Amino acid sequence: MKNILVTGGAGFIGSNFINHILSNRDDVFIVNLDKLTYAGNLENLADSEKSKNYTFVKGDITNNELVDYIFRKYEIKHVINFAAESHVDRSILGAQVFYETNVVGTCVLLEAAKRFEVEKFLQISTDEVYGSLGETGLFTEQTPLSPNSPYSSSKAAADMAAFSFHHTYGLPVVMTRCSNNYGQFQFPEKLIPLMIINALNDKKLPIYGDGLNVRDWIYVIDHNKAAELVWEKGTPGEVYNIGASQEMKNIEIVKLIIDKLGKSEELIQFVKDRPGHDRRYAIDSSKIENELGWKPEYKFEEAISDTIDWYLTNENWWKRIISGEYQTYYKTLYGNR
Ligand code: NAD
Ligand code: TDX
Repeated sequence: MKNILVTGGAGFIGSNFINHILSNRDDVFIVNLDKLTYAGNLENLADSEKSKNYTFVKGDITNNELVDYIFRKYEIKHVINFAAESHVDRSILGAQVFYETNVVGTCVLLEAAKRFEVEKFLQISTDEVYGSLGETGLFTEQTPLSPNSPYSSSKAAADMAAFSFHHTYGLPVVMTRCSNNYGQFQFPEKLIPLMIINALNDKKLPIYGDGLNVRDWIYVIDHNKAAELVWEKGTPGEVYNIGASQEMKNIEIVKLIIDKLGKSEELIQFVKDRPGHDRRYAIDSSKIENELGWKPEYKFEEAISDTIDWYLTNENWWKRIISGEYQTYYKTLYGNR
């Protein structure tokens, strides 16, 4: 049995990861440590909660005593760190919690992993640490770090801390840097679910700037299969970029959603740009493909269609979210834009 501490497992990617692992294998025991911030939702884990190989602990990764207790009690030998404040716009509204969770929290986990001599520590990072691309080129693992937002700078700091523990103490750290994910359970602050839900409610679709910023999209299951592979087969000290070579301009994504939902393009509203808005992300994932044999399995057209259908058939999931604190957030970010 492999005893893994998965952090942030009630969020979008973490919950999809836990559901994927527990429905495909029985050689792992997962302890999910999650603070249940606005982004954490135990409803995402309804299937996993039935598994005997799963337990949930509500708590903060910055809490040294709690983290120590979990490592001791569950004899943790693997860490997969998804927990983070993850939304760029929120980091622009207030950065401190990003450094607390993403930097200090990661350091608390690294210290415990060192003390308890874990076999593998997977740090889930992001392509945003590389900064922004021009019209051409791709991020490789050699691209220098050049983070632009408080969010990406906090992730880059965590990356540096993680590798310093590898270099200094020999902690077996591996790292993934993935492009933009989409799929079920994504919180409707991110582009795709926000646009789907606004369109369903005939609300304006706020596109930042000229709408020509480019993101490289990957289905969350493809990301998670890659993360599983890096956790088990990745070489300590190495970074693996993950992407599905699916570049899209934001305006194209929004038009696709409008089209699929049979709504009018009149809903589109160009609004004030995101401060410091990165222009283009695009990933070269040849390293993980050549060294670990991974490749994306899902076609964008089908997976985006399935994702839109999921939001259509799971109205109760997002209605519970948008009826709460979300309203205040929405007014703060978009009210005077
Ligand atoms: P999310 O915001 O949906 O989920 C984050 C989870 O972490 C939530 O369940 C939240 O409750 C939990 N959390 C936050 N602070 C915590 C704390 N202090 N202690 C314990 N738990 C805490 O994020 P996501 O989109 O699922 O992203 C997961 C990871 O993947 C993040 O590290 C993010 O940087 C990275 N990533 C995301 C994307 C993307 O497109 N969403 C792409 C590349 C990398
Ligand atoms: O209302 C919006 N209007 C808009 O034009 C929102 C929410 C976004 N956008 C634009 C900004 C970006 O160019 O859409 C693009 C995607 O925005 P987000 O969904 O906020 O993602 P991004 O900023 O690219 O960051 C994401 O990918 C990398 C995740 O949120 C990060 O956690 C991950 O690390």
